[in-house]
Amino acid sequence: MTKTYGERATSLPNKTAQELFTLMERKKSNLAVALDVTTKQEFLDIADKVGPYICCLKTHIDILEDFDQDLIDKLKKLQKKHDFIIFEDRKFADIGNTVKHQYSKGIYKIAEWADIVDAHAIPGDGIITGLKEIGLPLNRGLLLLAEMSSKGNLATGAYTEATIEMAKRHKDFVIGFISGKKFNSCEELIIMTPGISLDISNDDLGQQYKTPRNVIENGSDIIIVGRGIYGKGKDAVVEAQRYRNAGWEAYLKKFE
Ligand code: BMP
Repeated sequence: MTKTYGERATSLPNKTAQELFTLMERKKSNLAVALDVTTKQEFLDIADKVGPYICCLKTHIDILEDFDQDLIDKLKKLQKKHDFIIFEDRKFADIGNTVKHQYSKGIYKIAEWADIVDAHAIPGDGIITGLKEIGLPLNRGLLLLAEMSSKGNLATGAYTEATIEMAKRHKDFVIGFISGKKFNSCEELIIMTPGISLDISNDDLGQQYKTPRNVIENGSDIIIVGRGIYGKGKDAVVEAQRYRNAGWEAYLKKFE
């Protein structure tokens, strides 16, 4: 029988994962916004607008041209105001010792403010062990990229299978996957899916889009939407509401 987000929250070992599922139920939202803009002003402006409708704000902090600590302070204030999880889409991909530093040091100090980060499985278990040393004491969570949305990507077949096995060995810290579908052998893990649009099927740089309905029917838990919400000529509030409703209706359909 399909479990609700709220029911699943109680059975998860990781605190961030519990919090995420609890707030999804509370806010009735399975929408994450991928906030890929390059100035602080735009970033804070859109985050404030979409905040009421999202469960998660996904960042690429290194694309901001005027990044500073004030941005992080303001982001944390918006997180308190609107109640969402912060996911820095850093896609770590190096040996354990290096990712540990990338996660906690440098100018971004990601571990201090990001509830969730993600990593490629390509380096092997050491990448998880390294990130875990920093993240677990802070109750953070990690997603592994089991699949990608872009055309011609190599995260398929045996690579995807090996990534799933790796996640299963670290269930205290790995809370789920970036992928387009649920995997049978680990149904409790969270599936977050990028490459979502209600209007178009691709961009001109290899991105491929599916609808919220498509992916939630395949077992996705959270839809990640970027340009579909704040792209040229869009009203971010209107679009955030539209995607939030589409995502939530697709979720409710599973119980009919
Ligand atoms: P958009 O909806 O504007 O295409 O943005 C998608 C977002 O999801 C981007 O931030 C991108 O980095 C991320 N993403 C993706 O598109 N495909 C993947 O396989 C993994 C991602 O993290």
